[in-house]
Amino acid sequence: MNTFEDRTINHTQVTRAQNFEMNPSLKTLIQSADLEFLMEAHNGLSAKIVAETGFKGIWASGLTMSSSLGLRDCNEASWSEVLQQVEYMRDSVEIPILLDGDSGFGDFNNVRRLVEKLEKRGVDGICIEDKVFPKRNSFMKTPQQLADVEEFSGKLKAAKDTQKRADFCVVARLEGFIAGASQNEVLTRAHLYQEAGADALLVHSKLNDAQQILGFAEQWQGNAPLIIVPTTYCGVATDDFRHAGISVAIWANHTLRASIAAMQAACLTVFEEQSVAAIESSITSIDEIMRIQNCDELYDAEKKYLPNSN
Ligand code: SPV
Ligand code: MG
Repeated sequence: MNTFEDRTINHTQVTRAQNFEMNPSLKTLIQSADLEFLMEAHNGLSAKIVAETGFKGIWASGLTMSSSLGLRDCNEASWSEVLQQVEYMRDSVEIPILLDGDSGFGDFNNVRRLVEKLEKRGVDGICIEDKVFPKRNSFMKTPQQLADVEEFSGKLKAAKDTQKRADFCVVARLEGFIAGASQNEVLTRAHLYQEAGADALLVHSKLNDAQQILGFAEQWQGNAPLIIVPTTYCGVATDDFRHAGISVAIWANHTLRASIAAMQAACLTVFEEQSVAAIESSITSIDEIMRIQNCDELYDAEKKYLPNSN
């Protein structure tokens, strides 16, 4: 098995990956003929790590943003708190960001206001799900309540009518499988959401296999590209999604989960040993933190702007 150090990223390679080409827009990624990937981020730091690894886009996840605030993923964080988180991400990276907009934080009017704010902040798209407000995370054990189809379609139309930039994306997320609806109902909703103007459909499932997702993709006759979130069906081969014509796969929570595991292991060792010596070689160095913060840019600016700094 690789050690942590073996797997530590070579930053020269990473910087090259990031600068290799102009960042494609979110719309380009969604409409691309190839399977594309979005990686989860929940703050400025995780966004930077995702971007410099080479990912072409970010999923600003409701689950991980709320968790990083110490909150549950059932709209405990207000929409303006979410906006603030995504603003730190936007300031940190150039690659496109798709915001997990839950069920829209209210009715069509809340969606309009959110879309307006997101565009002003340079966020590239919003995903809204067909559940009632406040929503519950799809993996919570309490029952999931789907939104009325017409009311949800109205939210999608309102979002599309509000956007000013042609390439802003509105993704309609189908929670039917999560709520126990039939494939027919999910397909019917999917067609209505496409008619309402959705740029893509995110079809979610919490099964451990891809049966619902692949079955849906096979039956889907519409034009809207399909997006999936392989969290519970993580063992399915990525090529199976390619062959099914899926446009985007979202790795929705993996930077946060990786960091929680690393923080728990480090805290436990330090707690038990009453010393930080044992973890020093396996944790991120202070120099690396400063590299990620781009302190070099500040040192150059100091030379330019501070008196007597040379
Ligand atoms: C999220 O990442 O917040 C999502 C995906 O919405 S899920 O947690 O699977 O609902
Ligand atoms: Mg979410």
